Amino acid sequence: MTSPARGRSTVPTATHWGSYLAEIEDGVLQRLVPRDDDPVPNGLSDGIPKALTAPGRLTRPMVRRGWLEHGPGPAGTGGRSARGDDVYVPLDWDEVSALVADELNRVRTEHGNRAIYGGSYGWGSAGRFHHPQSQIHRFLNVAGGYTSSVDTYSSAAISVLLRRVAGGFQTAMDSTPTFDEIARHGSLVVAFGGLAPRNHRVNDGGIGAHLSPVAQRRARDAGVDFAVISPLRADAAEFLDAQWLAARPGTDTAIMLGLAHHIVSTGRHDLDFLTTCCEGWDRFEPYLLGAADGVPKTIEWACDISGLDPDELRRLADRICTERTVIATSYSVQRAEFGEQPPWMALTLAAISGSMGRPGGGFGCAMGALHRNGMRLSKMPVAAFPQGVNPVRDYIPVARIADMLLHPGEEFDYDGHRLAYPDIRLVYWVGGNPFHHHQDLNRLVRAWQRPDTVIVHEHFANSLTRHADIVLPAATFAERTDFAVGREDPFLSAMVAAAAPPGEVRTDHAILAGIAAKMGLLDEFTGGLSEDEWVADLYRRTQDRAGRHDVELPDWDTLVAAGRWELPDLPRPGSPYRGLREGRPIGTPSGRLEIFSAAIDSFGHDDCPGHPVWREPVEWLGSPLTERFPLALVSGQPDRRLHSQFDLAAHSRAGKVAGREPVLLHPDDAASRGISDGDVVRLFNDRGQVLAGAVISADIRPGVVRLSTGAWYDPVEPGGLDAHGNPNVLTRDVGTSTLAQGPSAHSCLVQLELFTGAPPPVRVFGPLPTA
Ligand SMILES: Nc1nc2c(c(=O)[nH]1)N[C@H]1C(S)=C(S)[C@@H](COP(=O)(O)OP(=O)(O)OC[C@H]3O[C@@H](n4cnc5c(=O)[nH]c(N)nc54)[C@H](O)[C@@H]3O)O[C@H]1N2
Ligand SMILES: Nc1nc2c(c(=O)[nH]1)N[C@H]1C(S)=C(S)[C@@H](COP(=O)(O)OP(=O)(O)OC[C@H]3O[C@@H](n4cnc5c(=O)[nH]c(N)nc54)[C@H](O)[C@@H]3O)O[C@H]1N2
Ligand SMILES: [Mo]
Repeated sequence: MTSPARGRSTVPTATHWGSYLAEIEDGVLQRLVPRDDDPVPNGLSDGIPKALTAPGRLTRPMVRRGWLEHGPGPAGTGGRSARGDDVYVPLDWDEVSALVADELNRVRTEHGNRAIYGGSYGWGSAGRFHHPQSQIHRFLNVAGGYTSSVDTYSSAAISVLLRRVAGGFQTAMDSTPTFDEIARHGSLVVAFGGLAPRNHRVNDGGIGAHLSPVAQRRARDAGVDFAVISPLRADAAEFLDAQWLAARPGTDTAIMLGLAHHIVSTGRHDLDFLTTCCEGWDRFEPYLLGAADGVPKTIEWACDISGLDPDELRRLADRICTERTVIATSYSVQRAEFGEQPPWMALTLAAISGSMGRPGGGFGCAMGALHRNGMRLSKMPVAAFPQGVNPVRDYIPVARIADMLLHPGEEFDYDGHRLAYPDIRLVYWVGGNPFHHHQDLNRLVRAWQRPDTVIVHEHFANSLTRHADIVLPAATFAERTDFAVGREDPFLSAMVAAAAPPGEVRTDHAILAGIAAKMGLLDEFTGGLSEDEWVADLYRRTQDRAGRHDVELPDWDTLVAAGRWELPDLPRPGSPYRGLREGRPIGTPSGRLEIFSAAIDSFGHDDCPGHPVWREPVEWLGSPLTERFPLALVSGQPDRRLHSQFDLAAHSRAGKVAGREPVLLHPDDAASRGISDGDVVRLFNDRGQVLAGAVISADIRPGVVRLSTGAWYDPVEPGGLDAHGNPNVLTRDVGTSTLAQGPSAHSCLVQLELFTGAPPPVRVFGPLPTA
């Protein structure tokens, strides 16, 4: 498990977007080559080797000058410089480890461990041992605990909702038909939010081979038709030859209600399933038909809202109730205001359709979102770095971070609980980037000034680093030895350090061990094992677990030589929703799918009542605000990277337009604004403004613009124009509803204009400014 020495060699490594062979010459990593048996490899790793030693790489521990001079305390007031507007001073590891240890001890003693926010949300890197969140959580747990976060930016609304009404997220995943089942038994896939091919490049934890496009093609070749509801044509692979229904964003629930109304009002709904396998059809039907509120949710009503064609929707509804159909929702449709409603209504429409609980049909949970969704889910148990137990009970729904920092002590609701925000004095982040993932970044920048201290481990001088007090340079996946297994992905990948960490860079584990030593917690944190011993131990335990299922995994050296190992399929319990038809209950209060949930109803939330409803978002193409901000902004996942990771590397940079993140807009919207391809444009609303490079295309619905997430946020001055094009400067920071409190990034209106001045340079790829 050591780094290779001189000469040419290759070692295996792995990321969330693929398994690779790393080509090394004289100890220098040259290339990351996708495995030649990957049917659909991608370029996401191109340029990473060079990026590892780019000027923007962190190579020394750094401390913000204002923090060093004044000590811990809120920033940007009382003569203290602001976070995001300061220079940094290099320190050596011994000094900085002592500084961090002292500050953690101070906060623990003066304010208690609940004053430490260690949620540290984000994707970090693949690897069972080096997984950054596991590292920081174990460290903070041995130090007495921390305020944590629950749910994810990916799937908060659907996860909370499914727990209440459908037996939980995993139950829905296990009930989702695979593309191969759909090929055998299915006829139609109706995908809300699409099945974006770019999104299937990724799987959390790792991905052995990109098999989803192949499986999708098999389904298409078997005659399955795809209908994709999305503002963007690229949300379906071309080979699917999908029917494209370019609806207004945020109107999915209304569309599904319209489809349901057409089926029910013509008496073609699956009344047997609705009354024996579902709870509360009698409460929902009067709402659908209009008896409850005087508004029948007809196809015409749905088309007024969504901008779709009534005849097209009627034909789709006719097929949904007569053919074996999957009603799928990607994650995007729930990352929006009232985001609980589209998945709830999709379940309901699937229950109405007659296909629910039948092979090749039903609800397609998050089908367009990640590689595993719609694929055979591996049930092989894999050992993980043990995080220990967090003695602190306080938590927040992950996307409520700015609220927490701005409103300590304030009460709020989450999933039927009444909680209060703790008073956070110290934020510790390892392997995630809130200045990528959070909404309304200008608000986050204000909130971020509140704590006494912000500590960050990062690879690069990115937007998170530039808002930290103490910056600790961390090794990348390519500089560590480990093994990776994606969640439910049927492959195990070896990771052997392919490059030496530059400068004084350390692994997250080594950084935390150094701090733990200063706090007298070294043995508790490391368990007395070295990094190599931990990796060996976790691999051995994985072998043992597989052995209990009569699966023999290779020894470590064999795994390294093979690079990647396919895991056999373990016997799986059948689809829980199919079980409903045979009288087997699921994990809801009624044991059935809850179209009406007495629990949710009892919370009394108007923004998420007891059954699925259409609610008008504050920001959508039907709202009065369109007078000033007439364009809907969708800000989904980027084509050329995972989130913000390696934005400075060649592959991501090659996709920039005029040096900025590309924004896709329709020719009509461009013409009316005098914009040509490649122009620098300004997007703005009351929350902020960004520059981007125009890409004009008829493959987007008029009135909608798309700016992917992930351009490293680069404000010209604090709170000012972002020169680079990060959509979260523009998005709204409000919970999906009182129930799930998830992020609602996709409900966002903007205006766009030609930028006429001299555009400010993008500087964020350079080194951290030093004193
Ligand atoms: N507007 C809008 N916002 C969104 C979304 C959207 O659709 N629209 N999508 C949301 C979704 S689904 C998600 S999941 C989030 C993603 O948000 P994040 O997961 O926070 O985004 P990443 O860019 O993956 O952040 C990972 C960071 O960790 C660093 N890193 C990687 N590996 C390691 C490691 O081993 N150690 C250390 N110390 N650091 C490491 C990387 O350099 C990077 O800065 O964004 C959300 N935000
Ligand atoms: N290449 C790449 N792949 C990724 C990621 C990445 O960063 N890069 N991130 C991964 C992660 S963490 C996650 S959680 C998943 C996310 O998976 P998703 O959330 O499904 O992905 P998005 O790209 O946000 O959205 C998919 C599409 O939904 C459409 N859309 C937006 N709003 C609406 C709406 O209101 N209604 C409808 N019908 N459609 C809408 C947009 O056109 C968008 O392209 O992707 C994963 N895959
Ligand atoms: Mo995500």
